Amino acid sequence: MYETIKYEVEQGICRIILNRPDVLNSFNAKMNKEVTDAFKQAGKDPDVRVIVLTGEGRAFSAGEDLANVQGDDFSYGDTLRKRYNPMIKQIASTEKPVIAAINGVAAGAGASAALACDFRIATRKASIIMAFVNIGLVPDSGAMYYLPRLVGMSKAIEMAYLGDKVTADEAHRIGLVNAVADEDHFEEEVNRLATRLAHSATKAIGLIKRALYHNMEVGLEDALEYEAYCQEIAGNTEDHKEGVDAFFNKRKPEFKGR
Ligand code: T3D
Repeated sequence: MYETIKYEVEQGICRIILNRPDVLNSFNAKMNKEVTDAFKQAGKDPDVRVIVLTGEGRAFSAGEDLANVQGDDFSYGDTLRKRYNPMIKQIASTEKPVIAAINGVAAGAGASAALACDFRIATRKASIIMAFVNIGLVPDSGAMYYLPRLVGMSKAIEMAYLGDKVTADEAHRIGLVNAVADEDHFEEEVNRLATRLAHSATKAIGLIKRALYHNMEVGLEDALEYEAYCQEIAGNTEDHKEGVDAFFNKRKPEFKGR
């Protein structure tokens, strides 16, 4: 059904695999659209409890397919507004946990897509490159929103101005990725986190995601009220009832994601 990505759902885990390995999974318009659609579909599917975004072959994604940016009628602003911004907004607004499994280089808007995910797990050979400046562009697709929030302004400036490769180990040290695994254990590490999240209280996690981003932008008064609003919703889920029952019966909760 998709041409530029693979979409697989198994045991609560949805895998969205960028699949243009010959050009390091760089984005064309079709891939932006398909990734956006795939996140929308996964967000609505009650069988999906966690989403893993990864790449086929040796790269996560090298950002925009640079073969497309040549020609006088190419508009960078329009490309972002029509293709990338909806994709990033869809990833960010999908109320399910999202893991970027960074299997290789993530450059330009490929790195931005990883930043918009909730967790980042990198294989040791992976790297993250704010490659934009190397071709005379500014970081886009949310990179200038997420990057300073994740690593602080000082490191964000260094990465954005210099466009240097940040190794997986360095990315882990500065808090840009949550974990690094050797290639042999990478899939296992990603599956371990995905499986754990797939058995967790999905509605609560969706609400936590929404509230964390909302509360980053508002004052204490609004933040407290938004927590109360979200807690009212979480408190009425089956998973909350199950969690309390499991607590008093000294057993492990069996969350259903509703
Ligand atoms: O409107 C807008 O603003 C547009 C949106 C822009 C957002 C952006 O993403 S701008 C940034 C675009 N990305 C880049 O500038 C990164 C370009 N790529 C690289 O710097 C390097 O390829 C990497 C550091 C990612 C990896 O280097 P390496 O040495 O491992 O691989 P390579 O040999 O450079 O690339 C392998 C092949 O992939 C090669 O093709 P070939 O020679 O084997 O036929 C290369 O041309 C191709 N490739 C890599 N990146 C892209 C690409 N083809 C098209 N677009 C790419 N971005």
